[in-house]
Amino acid sequence: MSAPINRRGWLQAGLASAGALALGACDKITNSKQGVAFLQSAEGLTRRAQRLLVDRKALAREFSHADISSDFRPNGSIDPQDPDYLTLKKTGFADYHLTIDGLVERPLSLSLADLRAQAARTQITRHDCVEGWSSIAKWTGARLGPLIDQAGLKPQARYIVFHCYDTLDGPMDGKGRYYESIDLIDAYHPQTILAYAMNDAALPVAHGAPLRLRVERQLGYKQAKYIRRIEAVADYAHLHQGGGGFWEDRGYEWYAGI
Ligand SMILES: Nc1nc2c(c(=O)[nH]1)N[C@H]1C(S)=C(S)[C@@H](COP(=O)(O)O)O[C@H]1N2
Ligand SMILES: [Mo]
Repeated sequence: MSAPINRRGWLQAGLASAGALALGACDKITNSKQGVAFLQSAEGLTRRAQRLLVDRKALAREFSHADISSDFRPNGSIDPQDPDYLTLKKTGFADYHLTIDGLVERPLSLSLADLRAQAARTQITRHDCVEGWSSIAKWTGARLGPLIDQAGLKPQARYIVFHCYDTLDGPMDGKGRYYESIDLIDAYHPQTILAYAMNDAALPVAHGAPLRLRVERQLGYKQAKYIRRIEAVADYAHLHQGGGGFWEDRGYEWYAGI
């Protein structure tokens, strides 16, 4: 080893949260030429975090038509009464425009026709709610990655926030506007779409019309319905109660990976 004195401290710093690695395995890594190269290239990232990053780009399982649930349960807000939403709903969302702004070079305002003209993806996936139920549906929507590329993310942008139309009753602390946020790994994931169709029909109101997020590697509460605005931000601490989402502000995990 070129720096034997530092070895132990360096190892502890580098692997502090890699609880799954036995000490014997650490020694094996640092005693092999390949292992040293690996640890140096990791620059402080733990082996576990690296593995997670690789995994996060994997696709969620996709199902067949036969698997589609006949009774996909609507949950949370299912019929928003917010005035702006009711106005749009009255004309079948003909005047709907999605705003994409924040830390972008070219803010966008897109009608549903504009959204339907974007690079699309269709996928049959399983929705897992934290309350313990799952349902399978076919979703079609515009891929988020190409859309935010059209807007052009500024270098400081690290998260994508979804502002929704609906107001929901929190468990103890009263009403709040629904919102959610994801990082850029999920934003660019190929299965991350802004869905305007469910099971080959226009997205129903109960499931988030006219536009909802599908971010298939995460739990149900991340799947923001009734999206009105997408904002690129450096940090979400200044939004609402700082948790990065309606349920996160009420104690749920920000990263709800499945
Ligand atoms: N705008 C908004 N998005 C939302 C919610 C909500 O209440 N409002 N509920 C979340 C939760 S907890 C779940 S499980 C799913 C439910 O989606 P579904 O109604 O299509 O089943 O939407 C998520 N997205
Ligand atoms: Mo949920």
